[in-house]
Amino acid sequence: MTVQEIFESMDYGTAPESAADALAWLVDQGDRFGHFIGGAMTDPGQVFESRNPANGEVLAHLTQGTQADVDAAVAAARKAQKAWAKLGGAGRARYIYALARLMQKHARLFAVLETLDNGKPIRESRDIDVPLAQRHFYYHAGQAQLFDSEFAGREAHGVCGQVIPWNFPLLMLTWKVAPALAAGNTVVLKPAEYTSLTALLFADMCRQAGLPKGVVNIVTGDGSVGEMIVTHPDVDKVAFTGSTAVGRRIREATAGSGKALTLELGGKSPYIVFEDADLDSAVEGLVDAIWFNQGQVCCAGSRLLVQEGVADRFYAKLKARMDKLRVGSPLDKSIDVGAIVDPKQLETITRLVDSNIAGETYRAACEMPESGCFYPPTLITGLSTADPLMQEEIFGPVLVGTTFRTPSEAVDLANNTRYGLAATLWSENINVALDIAPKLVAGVVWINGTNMFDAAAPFGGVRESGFGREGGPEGMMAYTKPSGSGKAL
Ligand code: TAP
Repeated sequence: MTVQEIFESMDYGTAPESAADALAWLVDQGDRFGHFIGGAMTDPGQVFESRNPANGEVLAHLTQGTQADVDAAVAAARKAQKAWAKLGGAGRARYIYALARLMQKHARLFAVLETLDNGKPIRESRDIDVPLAQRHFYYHAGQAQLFDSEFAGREAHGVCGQVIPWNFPLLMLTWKVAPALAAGNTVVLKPAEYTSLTALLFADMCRQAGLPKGVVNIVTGDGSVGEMIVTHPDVDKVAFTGSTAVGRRIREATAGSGKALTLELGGKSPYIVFEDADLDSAVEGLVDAIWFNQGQVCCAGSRLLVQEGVADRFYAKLKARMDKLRVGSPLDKSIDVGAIVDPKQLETITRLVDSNIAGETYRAACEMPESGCFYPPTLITGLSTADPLMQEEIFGPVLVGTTFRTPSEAVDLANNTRYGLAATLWSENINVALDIAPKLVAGVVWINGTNMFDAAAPFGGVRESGFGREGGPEGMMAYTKPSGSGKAL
């Protein structure tokens, strides 16, 4: 089934007109998409397939960007930037509010498209990804409105080159685009190769909102397009979210170029359960921490540390809960765990888990689909702290677990990683929680909860998880520089 056929067969519920509008746009494109440059879709060029990971069917054909495409996108962004900045914060806010409202109007379509393209459960795209994306635009429309007073003495960098991963395609786009626009920058964005459809739908929201041509440009394709964008001499600021390996390459490639840079990279976040924790809640939290989005989450609580006295009880509860998780068609609203994003990622997860010879592997006894990119919720215990599985990001529904005796041992184990993105701790004792939290080396620490995001709360890592923050006033600052410094304006 193609995207068009799926949309045609869907019941749009409460938003028939908006979905029909967007559907009309998709049908107009055929199933071949060009780039969004200078306010219009380009003709498709050399195309590659974008597939539904749940069943392997081709959803659409997308264009592999070239140097000429990137040059055209950067030129369009440069041409638009001065006037966009001159509009002033309140002027820009009008457009950003319009984008937020359009995303709200087309929420259902965004959610379905994201689920088809990425494989995440529809419940998550509908209730988490898309609402958070809208919220990000509303929040940054507010930031734009305040820009001239709150950010007096600062101005936009100019043209921003933005490269994003496949795990939260729309949400990562909004984290990049909304603050950049609010501060008066224009952007050239590359979505991940296999999850570009919601970015292209967003491009159409830009058109519908009447956003001035060239303020947002989207070029699709593989990593080489990302490289062309981040190294382009006329890009003033680079914002990247993705793996630590690619982040390192980007830092090397931009060193000495004068470009501003923020990197949001990988993680191996600890999830600490103290013996006085409410164990049932901690198990539910863990389901969210590691099986949300099939564990393909930068801040996934992928390293369980549980205090020895309650370890047996906790593991028993956890395994019982794992067995009840439902793995299956991402479009099914009752599903907890959807599809892995593509066969290559599935292969990586399988290879890593199969490399485990030192520990004990427990696979959830849940029913598995017969075909498609699926992997069962998995727990590996009994590994030494130096084991690669305890140290490397698996980026799949795989939890590794170990025990600790004392709070200080918990802190040592938690910080025994090259990453520092997030950490979670569970305790009913506020003194323990408040004592331990500041000792954890992580950009964000959650207490008795996990994966709590808000557009107003800055998010980002330390160590090899990157630098810079997205969200909140800190996120806005990253898209500005002192007025009058540099070439951009
Ligand atoms: P990557 O392989 O690093 O890819 C990220 C993006 O960079 C993709 O669009 C990719 O293109 C592009 N890219 C590849 N090589 C490049 C190069 N040399 N120069 C410029 N761009 C290049 O990551 P991924 O596998 O998509 O995403 C998973 C990783 O992202 C995990 O490590 C995860 O922890 C991290 N992540 C971090 C955060 C935060 S906020 N810290 C949030 C989400 C994800 P392709 O389309 O060809 O892949």
